[in-house]
Amino acid sequence: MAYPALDPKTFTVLITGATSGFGDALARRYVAEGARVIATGRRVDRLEALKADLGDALHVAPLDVRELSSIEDLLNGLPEGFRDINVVIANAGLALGLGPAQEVDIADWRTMIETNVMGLANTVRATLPGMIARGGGHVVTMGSVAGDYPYPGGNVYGGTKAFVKQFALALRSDVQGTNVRVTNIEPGMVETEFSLIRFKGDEDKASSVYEGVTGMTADDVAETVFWATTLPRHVNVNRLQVMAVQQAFGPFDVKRV
Ligand code: NDP
Ligand code: 8X3
Repeated sequence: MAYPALDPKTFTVLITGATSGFGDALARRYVAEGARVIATGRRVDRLEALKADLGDALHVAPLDVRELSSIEDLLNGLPEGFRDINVVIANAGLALGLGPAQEVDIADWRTMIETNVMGLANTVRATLPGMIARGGGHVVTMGSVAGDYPYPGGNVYGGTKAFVKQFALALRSDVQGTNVRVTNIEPGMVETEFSLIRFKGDEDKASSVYEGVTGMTADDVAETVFWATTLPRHVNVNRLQVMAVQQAFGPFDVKRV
C-alpha cells in the first residue's frame, strides 16, 4: 500500500543560517513549493534581500543561535501564519581554520563549539515542545561527512559534527511516540561561503578547495532535505550522507621511519 508524500504547502519551516549557502537555497526551495518559511541569521541586509526576493511567504528575523533566549523571543514574536512551525532546519554552523590542534587559536574552537553544538542544541530545545504540542513535525540537523571521517585540521569542526550526528540519533529516542521525525543530513564538500569563512576571507585559499571539482551545490543539499521532509509521514530518514562524485576516501596515513 502506498502512502502519500507530505504536501509542502502544509509546512511552516524555520531555517537557521538562511543568509547564505544551504539555508538560502532551502528558503528558496520551500517557498517555491508553497511552504511558509522563517529565515534567520545574523546578517540583516541578507535577510532583507531574501525577503525582497521571496515576498509574503517569507518571514525574516535576525538570530544568533548561540543565544537560547533569542530563539525563544523569536518564537514568541512570530506573526500569524508563521507560528505553527512543523519543520525545523538547524543548519547554521561554521568551520574556522584548518590548522593542526597544537597550533590553532582556541577562540576559533570556542566559536565552533558554541555555534555548531550549543547553537544547534538551542534551536532544537526551543522548537521541540511546540511541535510536540501540535502533534508532530520534523527536525533536520546539518551534520557533515566530517562527523564520520577524520582529516588533518578537521579536529574540533569534525568533533562538532560528530556531536550533531549522535545528538540527532539520540533525539529520535527522546521523541519516540510524538510523531516528530529527526534527520541528520551529512554532506561532503559543497561550494558555498563555507571555505571563505573557514579561511577568514582568503578568497584564493577558499576557491582552491573547489578547483577542478564539480562539487555539489547548495541546491543539491536543499533537494535532499526537501526529499526527506516530504516523504510519507510513517518514514524517517535517520542519516543521509551525500558527496560529490569526485570526492571519495583516501588510505590511512602511515608514517614510516
Ligand atoms: P555558509 O557559510 O554559506 O552559511 C552558513 C550560515 O550559518 C550563514 O547563513 C550564517 O549566517 C549562519 N551562521 C553562522 N554562525 C551563526 C550564528 N552564530 N547564528 C546564526 N547563524 C549563524 O555555509 P554552508 O551553507 O555551507 O553551511 C551550512 C551548514 O552546513 C553548516 O552547519 C556547515 O557546517 C554545514 N556543512 C557545510 C558543508 C560545505 O562543504 N559547504 C558540508 C557539510 C556541512 P550569518 O553569518 O548571517 O549569521
Ligand atoms: C564541510 C565538509 O569536508 O570540509 O562539512 O569538512 S568538509
